[in-house]
Amino acid sequence: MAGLVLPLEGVSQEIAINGDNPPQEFFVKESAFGSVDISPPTIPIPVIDASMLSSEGELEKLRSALTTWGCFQAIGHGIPSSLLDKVSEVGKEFFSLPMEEKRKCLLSACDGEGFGSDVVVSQEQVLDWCNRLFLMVFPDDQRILNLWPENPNDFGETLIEYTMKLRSVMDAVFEAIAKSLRLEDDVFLKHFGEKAVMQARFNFYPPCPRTDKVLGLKPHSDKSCITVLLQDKEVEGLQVFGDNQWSRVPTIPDALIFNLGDQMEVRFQVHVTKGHKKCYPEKNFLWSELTNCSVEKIRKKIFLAKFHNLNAC
Ligand SMILES: O=C(O)CCC(=O)C(=O)O
Repeated sequence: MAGLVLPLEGVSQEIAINGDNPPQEFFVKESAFGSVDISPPTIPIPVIDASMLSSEGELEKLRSALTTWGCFQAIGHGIPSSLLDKVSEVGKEFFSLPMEEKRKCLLSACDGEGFGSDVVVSQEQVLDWCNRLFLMVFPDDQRILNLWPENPNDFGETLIEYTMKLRSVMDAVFEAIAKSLRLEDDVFLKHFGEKAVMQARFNFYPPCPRTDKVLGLKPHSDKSCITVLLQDKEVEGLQVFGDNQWSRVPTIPDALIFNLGDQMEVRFQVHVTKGHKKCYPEKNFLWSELTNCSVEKIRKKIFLAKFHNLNAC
């Protein structure tokens, strides 16, 4: 099955609607992922007020969050609650459409964009109990618009408005990260430039009759520089792995969760050590602190309720 995408009829959404038990391909093997059944403790991952990032105190909190957890919840980011609700709403509306309508956005196996589910790369793979809609948003000339839902009809404009606002928040956060590490303010922004890639992923976790055996998303680290998660307000499920254990991330309504992804570990370490070593001789210690702290693993526990998230990276 390597490289194939399972037919949609064979994956979570249809199975859930029929109320059937998931096939074995969805069952988590305990040894690989830790127990699915046990509810781990909640961790208070740091909360950063993005409206205070000019203050030394908040920058210090940011630095500490990044060099310990590799993630934080951002409040005070200035994106209106009504827009965040709208983003959730258009996502929910899309996933509740009949399959025939969703098929119009069907994932293309070669570029991985569009509506679909887990991409199968190995016979042994444990499948995610999750359907997703994955779209390139920036650079805008790389959008594959025939994969963007036309229904609901305000889907596109809502997503663009949200991602443009999010981009400004991310720019401010990147600048603050640089400041907090005593690097040049634009060290990240310069690197991303005008053509920075921003992709959006809506994840929909259908109700599941075997939540004791199945994960919404199996443990993974993100390939991005930074992933920003907008969580469902009502249902928790996100877990992060650190200090040898899984912990639940509590939902704070309207907060955005920022996770450092793999590229922070690889790309910027190379960038700094090869490209700018002379500029930051005394900063390497901070860099290695930061780059060892990208979020190690994240997974999604599912509950019987329906929910979805929007991620942008
Ligand atoms: O849906 C979530 O909350 C987690 C999403 C995630 O980790 C991912 O899409 O990579």
